[in-house]
Amino acid sequence: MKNIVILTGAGISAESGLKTFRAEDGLWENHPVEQVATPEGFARDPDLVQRFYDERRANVMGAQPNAAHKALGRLESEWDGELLLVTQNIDDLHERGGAQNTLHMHGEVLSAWCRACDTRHRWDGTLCDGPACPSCGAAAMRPDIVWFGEMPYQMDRIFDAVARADLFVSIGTSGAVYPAAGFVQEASRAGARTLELNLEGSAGSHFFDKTRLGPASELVPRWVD
Ligand code: BJW
Repeated sequence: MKNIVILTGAGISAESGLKTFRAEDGLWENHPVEQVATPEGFARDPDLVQRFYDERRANVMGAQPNAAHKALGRLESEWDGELLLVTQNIDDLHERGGAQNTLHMHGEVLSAWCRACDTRHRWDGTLCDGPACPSCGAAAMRPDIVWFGEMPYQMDRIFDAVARADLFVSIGTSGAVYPAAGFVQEASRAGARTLELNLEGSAGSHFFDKTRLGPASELVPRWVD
């Protein structure tokens, strides 16, 4: 076995204190998804959306990677085959847990994207006041986040890795959002073994060869070591 693709979701960061989306007290509870996670919502009320992400940014900066992030960081540095770590998460806990090559398919909360000149800038302050782009000066900055209806990042690279994977592992994601939810079927079709690590069974559990249930901070180090 040489090629591994790992997909992570909000569940891997839950034990670092970051809320998931679809739990009862999840992130969408006080914010209807169409208001804060669609381009239409941003066009309608940019200040509301910026405030939502300002709060998320502060939470991320206050959180620490947990044992699951660190175990994946170790695996990446020790694995002598190909390993692609794809996260749907917009936090930077994989990087701070030691991973060097994380692909953020739904963007990053600590990045701002200028729609005028298509540059990206690290953003660890607030975006509320419609700031000017450091590169071109336009007031066209938005959170560098993939909202519903937008194309996730680096899909060609992900589909290529999934098609060549010997093992596909999904960690802490509900399987509710496409295209990520479809990777397991793509991987199976291409002949990979598939493993799900999750707190509870997900929408796509039946697509996996094996599912192990429990908290990521226990399951992931056990699987890696
Ligand atoms: C634990 C744990 C612990 C808890 N330990 N586990 C096909 C069919 C139907 C619809 C579509 C379709 N294709 C596309 C669509 C439309 C849409 C979509 O999927 N809609 C669904 C609602 C059906 N998709 C899109 O619009 C996407 N774009 C797109 O498809 O472009 C066209 C395209 C086509 C073909 C190829 C390529 C492109 C864009 C999706 C963008 C998603 N953006 C968000 C918001 C990001 C910004 C933000 O963070 O605010 O991304 S939505 C939100 O959901 C966020 C997440 O990344 C994503 C996934 O959520 P996740 O991570 O799974 O979290 P939860 O809360 O759902 O689950 C947590 C899990 O953790 C649970 O299972 C718990 O059990 C577990 N857990 N504690 C281990 N301690």
